[in-house]
Amino acid sequence: MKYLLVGNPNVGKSSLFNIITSSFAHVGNWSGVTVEKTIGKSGDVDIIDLPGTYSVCPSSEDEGVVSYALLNEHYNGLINVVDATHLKRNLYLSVQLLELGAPLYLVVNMIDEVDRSGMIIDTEKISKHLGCTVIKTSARTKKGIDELKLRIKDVVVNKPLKLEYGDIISQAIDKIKQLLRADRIHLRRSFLAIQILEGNESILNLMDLNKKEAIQTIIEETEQEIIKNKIALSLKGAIFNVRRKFIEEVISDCLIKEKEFNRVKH
Ligand code: GDP
Ligand code: K
Repeated sequence: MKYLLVGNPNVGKSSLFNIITSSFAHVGNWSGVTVEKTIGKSGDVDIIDLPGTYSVCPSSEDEGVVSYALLNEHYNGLINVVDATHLKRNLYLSVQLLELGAPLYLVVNMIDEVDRSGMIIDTEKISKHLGCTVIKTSARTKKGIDELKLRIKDVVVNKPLKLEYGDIISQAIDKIKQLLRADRIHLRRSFLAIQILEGNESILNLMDLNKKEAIQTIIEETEQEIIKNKIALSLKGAIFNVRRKFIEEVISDCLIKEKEFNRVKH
């Protein structure tokens, strides 16, 4: 069993990695970059630690490693660590990973901070909205660590997240999916299409040249439509807005003050 460990910087990813793995090894660098590749063992389960990143769509060398790993590593699932106190920012990466449709455990870390603040995160609801298993942890108090270790012994399949990006973007996704049809890339085509539309060069560069040109034309035309229809100032912005709105809805439904929670439950 093998997982990729992913999350934004400073969410407690290294802390959790150190707690749940009994041993780890540096196994060289990631292809083409000076970022060390580290694999840890939690029982029989292998965990590949990836550099902290805000997006699957890379804007730096470190972030490129995540895209690269998603495309090239063999893995059974993803462990996505988020900071419970910064869900709005952190879930952006989660949404992208959920669009990929790989089995994903959402680990809501720093839960001790949320507990202290008198807020409650309704993980059942998050799980329903996102369609994946959610585990609350604290690398500080060790809350949820045993559960996490136990859960990752099995892979739980989740449905890919399907956001409604509106007509213009949906049509572009369909067109790109058609072009990707005969491709050998094993990842979900709609994930690849949306990544390409938001400017993920590491995915676009996998396409052969004539396809790449056709895709670039679709990107340009879609962006013009987005601007003409005053949906956003750019294609990337339009995609960002849809995800952000979805995340805001999830959070407003799942993050509650303790008092209100008691009223709902009892
Ligand atoms: P990474 O960048 O995601 O690998 O994050 P680190 O593991 O380096 O943690 C970042 C900071 O958050 C460190 O100061 C940790 O001690 C702290 N931290 C990690 N997990 C928790 C947690 O569950 N609760 C609290 N309160 N702090 C944590
Ligand atoms: K760190």
